[in-house]
Amino acid sequence: MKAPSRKTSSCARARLRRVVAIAGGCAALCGGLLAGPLAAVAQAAAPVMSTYEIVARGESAIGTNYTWGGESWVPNQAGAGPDCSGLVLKSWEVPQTLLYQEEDGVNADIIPRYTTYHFYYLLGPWSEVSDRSQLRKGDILVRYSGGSGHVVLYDQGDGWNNPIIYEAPYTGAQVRRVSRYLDSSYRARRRDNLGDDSILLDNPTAKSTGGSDVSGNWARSTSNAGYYGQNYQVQAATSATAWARWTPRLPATGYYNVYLRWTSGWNRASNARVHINTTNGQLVRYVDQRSSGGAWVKLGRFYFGEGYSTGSGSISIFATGANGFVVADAVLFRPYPLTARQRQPPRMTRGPARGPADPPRGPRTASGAPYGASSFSSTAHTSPRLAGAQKS
Ligand SMILES: [Ca+2]
Repeated sequence: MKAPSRKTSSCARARLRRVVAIAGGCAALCGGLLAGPLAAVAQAAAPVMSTYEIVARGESAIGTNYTWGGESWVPNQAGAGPDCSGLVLKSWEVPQTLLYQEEDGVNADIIPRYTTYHFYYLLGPWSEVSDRSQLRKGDILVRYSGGSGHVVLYDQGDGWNNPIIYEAPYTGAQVRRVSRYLDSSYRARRRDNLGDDSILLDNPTAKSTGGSDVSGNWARSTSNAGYYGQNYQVQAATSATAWARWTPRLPATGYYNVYLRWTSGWNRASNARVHINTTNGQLVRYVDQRSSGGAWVKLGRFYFGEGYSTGSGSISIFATGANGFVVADAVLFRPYPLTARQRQPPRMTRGPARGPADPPRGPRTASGAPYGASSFSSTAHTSPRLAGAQKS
């Protein structure tokens, strides 16, 4: 696809980095420069992620506006979004602190942020996929030549024949999920430290609103042991709206066993409300987070629709009306194999149990996928949500 000239500059950061460092450049890049000398940045391994979590992150950026230098967005909400490399680095959860130190030694003015240059030349916690026929969900396809490049996030389909990808295409366009041809200049890369193909979404993928949290986010914490991944998020009980929701892109319509995880403690809610949004309506469960921390607690087996739908395939947990802190740590969807006859949708003889209103599902995008309102910032590189975080 022929892109406007601005697109070329958007992903050609390696070429521009010295200029930006001198002239000030965009806010995102300057923010990185001011974050501290790279010499002080420790090299660390990328956290373990599931391929579904990567795709869920990319999914949450759909409809946001391509923003040069952007690397964060409010999930499922129109507004400023990432540029092409920003979409990938955030979906991959590879923040600036993972930039290799030797890069700093070679390029003293390097912008502490991964770009197409880094993705293409394997300068980060990822490796080459030699054959595009071996692409796996969550891989990327990247090109880079003459200081210009582009990178997309692969979801599914024939890697050589119009695969389905996520991309922030160019200035004036929005992040999209699209099937399109990518010429042979695109090379495949795979992030390190991928988990298995479980449909597992960690808390950074949850879209949340915090009722009493002034920043609008559930605070990240590692205070209590037993969490999955790098941390969990926690919200004090409140009478205001406070929920977190996980929405995977499910591979097929059918039954899934659903498991929820949290960290337990005496100050947790014993009545944390959970909504299970299925093709047959919304079911309500309550979980006791004062016990069973650090385990995958089964919520039950539910019938969900294929694809990405907050209405027919999502899990929400509420701090609203709880009697203690509510933790959003991780959720796991495990397909339940059935015979073809058993795969027929269940017929409800009674109306589904319905609790209080679920989070707004929001308008549908042009692609038809529904998105709910949210104020959870999926920022991995800054940590405003930690400000004032309470030990909980
Ligand atoms: Ca977690």
